[in-house]
Amino acid sequence: MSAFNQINDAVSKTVNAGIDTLASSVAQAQIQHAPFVRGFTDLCANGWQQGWHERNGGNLSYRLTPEEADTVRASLSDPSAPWVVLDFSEPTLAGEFFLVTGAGCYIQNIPNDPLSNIGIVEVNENGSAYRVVWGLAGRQPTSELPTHLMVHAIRSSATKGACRVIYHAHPRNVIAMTAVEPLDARTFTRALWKAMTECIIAFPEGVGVVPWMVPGGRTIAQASAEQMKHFAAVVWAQHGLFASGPTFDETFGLMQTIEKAADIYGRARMMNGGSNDFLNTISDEGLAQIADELGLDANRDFLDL
Ligand code: 2HA
Ligand code: ZN
Repeated sequence: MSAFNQINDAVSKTVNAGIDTLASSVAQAQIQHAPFVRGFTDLCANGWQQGWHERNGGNLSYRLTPEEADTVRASLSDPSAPWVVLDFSEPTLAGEFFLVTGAGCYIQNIPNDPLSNIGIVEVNENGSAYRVVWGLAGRQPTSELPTHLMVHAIRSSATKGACRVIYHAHPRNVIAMTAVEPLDARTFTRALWKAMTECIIAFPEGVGVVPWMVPGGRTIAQASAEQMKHFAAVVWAQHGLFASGPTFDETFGLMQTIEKAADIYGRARMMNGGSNDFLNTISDEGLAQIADELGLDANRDFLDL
């Protein structure tokens, strides 16, 4: 190769590398304008507005569709971020991409500064490790990542792949209810179903309950995943609520419906001198009638018929 050609070759390699880096930075920057990121940050804004996220309370994750994951994959300039080993493996999550909140981040800051507070992780081919492929600005993913991933695996198979969103928040009335009610799914579900007509429509399978446990670890993740084999939402005693669903709207709506029913239940008890022996409520027959007329697959084990 002549000296001229060598120089020409070196220059074009440098220019091409520069163009590749620039193209990938642009593609990386564009991810934050993708509709799924907007849906994620909108939910955060709404949850903050509801008062469910004091300090760094709560977290959110979204399982990308294959098309969304392709867009992210195409923008990766350096796909060599280190793999972080999980202390469990979920083979059904192999190769999936999740948009997640960052550890310690405040939900209220996410809508204005998504790049510093949320990020996308990729799960390896065994479902036993993850790596950050976008965002997070050096943060770790949420401390509740083990619960999010285990629950994604369970809900995804329980819903034949429809479930994409797992949302954890600290809504006050649900938490207050865990101070006074027996901590079982049947008791909680019945109290909520009977507090407000919409409830059996929003969560016909009922809600699960997990007793108080240390957050962030594998034990609470496994207990939650076990409950979420049957329920789209699970109450964490003295802590909060996990809700799941196919879309951001449905997941937020489920959280809001459960919290509103807990609020009504608590107010009714207070008006009733603390007792839950109410003058008026929805009968078990009434609940069954809603299920029949709307064709809901309601959990009949939770009805006394
Ligand atoms: O992300 O809510 O459960 C902070 C928490 C932990
Ligand atoms: Zn929490």
